[in-house]
Amino acid sequence: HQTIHQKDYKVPDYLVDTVELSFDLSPEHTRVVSRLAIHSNHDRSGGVRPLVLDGEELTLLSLKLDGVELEQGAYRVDGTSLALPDPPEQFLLEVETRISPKENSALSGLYASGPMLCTQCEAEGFRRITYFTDRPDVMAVYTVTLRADKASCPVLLANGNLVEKGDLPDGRHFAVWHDPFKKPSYLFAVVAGELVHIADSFTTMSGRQVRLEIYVEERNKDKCEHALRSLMRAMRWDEEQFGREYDLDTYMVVAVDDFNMGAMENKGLNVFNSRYVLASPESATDDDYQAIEEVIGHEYFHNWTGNRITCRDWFQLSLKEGLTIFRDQEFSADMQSRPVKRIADVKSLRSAQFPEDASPLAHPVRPESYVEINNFYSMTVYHKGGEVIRMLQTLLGREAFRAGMDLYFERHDGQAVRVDEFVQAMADAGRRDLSQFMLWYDQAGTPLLTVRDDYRAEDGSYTLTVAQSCPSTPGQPEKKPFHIPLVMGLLDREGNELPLQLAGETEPAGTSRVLELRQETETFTFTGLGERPVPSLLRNFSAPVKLEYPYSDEDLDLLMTSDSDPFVRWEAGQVQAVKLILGLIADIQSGREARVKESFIDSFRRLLCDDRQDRAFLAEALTLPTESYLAEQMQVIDPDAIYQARELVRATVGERLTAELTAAREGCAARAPYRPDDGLAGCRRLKNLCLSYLMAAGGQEAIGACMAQFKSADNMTDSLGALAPLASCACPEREEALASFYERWRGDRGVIDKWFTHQAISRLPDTMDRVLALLEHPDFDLRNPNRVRSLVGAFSQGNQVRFHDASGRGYRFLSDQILRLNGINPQIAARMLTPFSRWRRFDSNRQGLMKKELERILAEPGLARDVYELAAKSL
Ligand code: DPP
Ligand code: ZN
Repeated sequence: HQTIHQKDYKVPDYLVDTVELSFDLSPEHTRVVSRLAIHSNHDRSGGVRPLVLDGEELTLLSLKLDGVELEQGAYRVDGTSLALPDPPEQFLLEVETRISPKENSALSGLYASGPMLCTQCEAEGFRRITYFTDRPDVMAVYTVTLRADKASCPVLLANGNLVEKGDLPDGRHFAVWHDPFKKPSYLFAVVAGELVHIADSFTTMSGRQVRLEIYVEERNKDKCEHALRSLMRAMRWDEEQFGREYDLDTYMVVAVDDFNMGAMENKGLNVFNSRYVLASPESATDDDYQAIEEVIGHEYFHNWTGNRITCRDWFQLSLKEGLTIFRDQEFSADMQSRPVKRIADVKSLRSAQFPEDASPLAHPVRPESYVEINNFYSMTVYHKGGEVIRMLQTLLGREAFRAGMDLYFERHDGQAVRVDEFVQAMADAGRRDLSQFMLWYDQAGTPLLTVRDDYRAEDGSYTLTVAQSCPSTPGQPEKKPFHIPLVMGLLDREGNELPLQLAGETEPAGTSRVLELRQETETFTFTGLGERPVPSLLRNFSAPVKLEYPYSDEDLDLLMTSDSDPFVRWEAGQVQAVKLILGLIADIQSGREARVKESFIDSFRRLLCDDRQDRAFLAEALTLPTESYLAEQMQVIDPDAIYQARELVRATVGERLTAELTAAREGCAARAPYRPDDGLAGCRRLKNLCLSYLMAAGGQEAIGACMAQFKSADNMTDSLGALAPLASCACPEREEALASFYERWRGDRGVIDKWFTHQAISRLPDTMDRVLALLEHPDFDLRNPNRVRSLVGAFSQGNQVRFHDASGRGYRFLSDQILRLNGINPQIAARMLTPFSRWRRFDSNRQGLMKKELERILAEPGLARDVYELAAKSL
């Protein structure tokens, strides 16, 4: 398998101006005729270069150049390309191919899902539809004709505007679509099938009417309203926040059950994993509602950050993804509680991106090389990439950042560009030198900030010394210092925010400041301080770094109750919980008695009874760090001790605070029927968290409360809030609840995914057996990515203690599934490898067992590129 390097980029030898595609659609055999107007893009005086088109899994039927059929011998064709050795300066190429959507289990290119045919072309799926220069810097105007059987395929959709439709002989019909915007092939889309839609219209800021349509299978027609409303909110938000208006007459979203990713931003025709479209109060949780709003927003925002301005090459993926993640995070923050959203984003970064950045798969936000680009749709490119954009906003300030965005759109609309162009626009608008900042794109690894301080009573000065370092990552043994915004404040012992005046300044400026770190070590001296302050550091998580400062318990208490920054308040509690649990882990490992400190229970009680706090925030503050986050804090991960220690804390909280938890739970009880937007999601979260603590303590009363809630719930959030703790409870009620949940929801794929997941993440010791049995369940289907994620993914990535069973059974299970998936869907197979990439972090027994499975995977003949790359790099 060949490695592609960023430094080898060359401009395309040929460009395509227009693409005319015509499809005779059928699941078994689809005939595709492509007419490409091509012109040469290289200096031909030094010799004419061949035209090489990408193509995979295609049957070539005929090939014409300027209307003349080419003889065999006038071109070369193999399993990945079609080449013309000596084409003219400008010409029309007509290629006829045949494909088989039904056979396409990789779900890349044109494939069948339920009653429809649909496409996924990012990153390199278009080459599985027809021969093409399948790279994002070849942008063309597309016209698409679709023909299909009218009865089985009444709806025919493609990008852009519908220009013509009508009937054909033999019960067939056709539609012609034209997309006036030049686009790269990865944004091409076609959907055809038996679908219904709901519609509305949106009036843009300049007064244009846009028709909005959501297409689903008939049975899902009443589950689209939330997606449609979310889309309208996203459109308005992008106008208000970024001055960006939609540019076509229609915007279509199609929900598809079989989908590798979350969703795809194809121009004017988004294709979505149905889990990010479909919602009803009975079947979707509050989290589902939020995720739908966020993903709908994300794909919509791509229309400007991704589609109007796209990537020159796939190394620049974060140009569109990091930026669009940042935009969707901001959108969601504006639609809900900003602090809670920020905390959720930080948690997901720390639990998934930090470990990736510390693993053999660590790569920069702009990778230097890849074997299979699909493997780089990663937490790093997306979410660390989003943090990088956020840091730019912090460094420049909101106003200059917005000016930088405007400048970027103004300069590069219609182009395929690099990250450099984006950062240059920011540098120009903000009049800043961002050359050192670019290291965030090119150096991998999570930086560590070590902060020390010194207070001098003699002159009231306080000095912060900040040292930065970054661990080695593959190919990058040494790192240069990053340009890091460290947002901070200082508190006095009563918790008041102190005015901040740096030595040399004539007066204090504010109580929260951005310190800019550029050197390995920086010092900042504040003046005018009557007592030693408590530093509030990394407010709002101003940079994707780890931070060490020797806080005392009193400092943390003070920050937790008094800091003006909600992230710091939450983080202070997490630091305390991590300290406590790591101590308990050490006790367990050395056979000492493990006991939860009284002071911890006290501060938990205080929080629980604090009426002033927002419920959603409180729920976050009362949630213990996850087992996987705790694992990250250990030299050698001990999954059993982590689980035991964390459970001990949960059970102790449940026992000692039974009355408080019960009262808090009752205080959050619903007083009206559920509405997803009733603003009470935080209440439900807190209520269900309290229930889970009560269940951790055990006892029939808690089980009874769980069953009562399970039976009376009028919404999925409360139903799962009860089912989740029951699934980890060794009691007869568990089977009763799981069975009745299945009976109630069989036939609803999204909900049955949840049913699989909750069994897969059950902490009961028999979970491995349960998962093996579920593999044989009639509803399990290895060809459906959501189902694979709901069982195989949930068990291996969401159940640390059971997956990492010292016997190695979990590992064998996972490699078995990866090898089965390898032949079905390489992208999904590769996604499932993640847990193995962390093998070095465990004890030698587990290391050996995981390594053996990786070696077994690598020894498999016919290993897909996707799987090969991750397995090889992991070893
Ligand atoms: N569909 C994926 C996303 O929106 C890839 N572009 O992030
Ligand atoms: Zn995206």
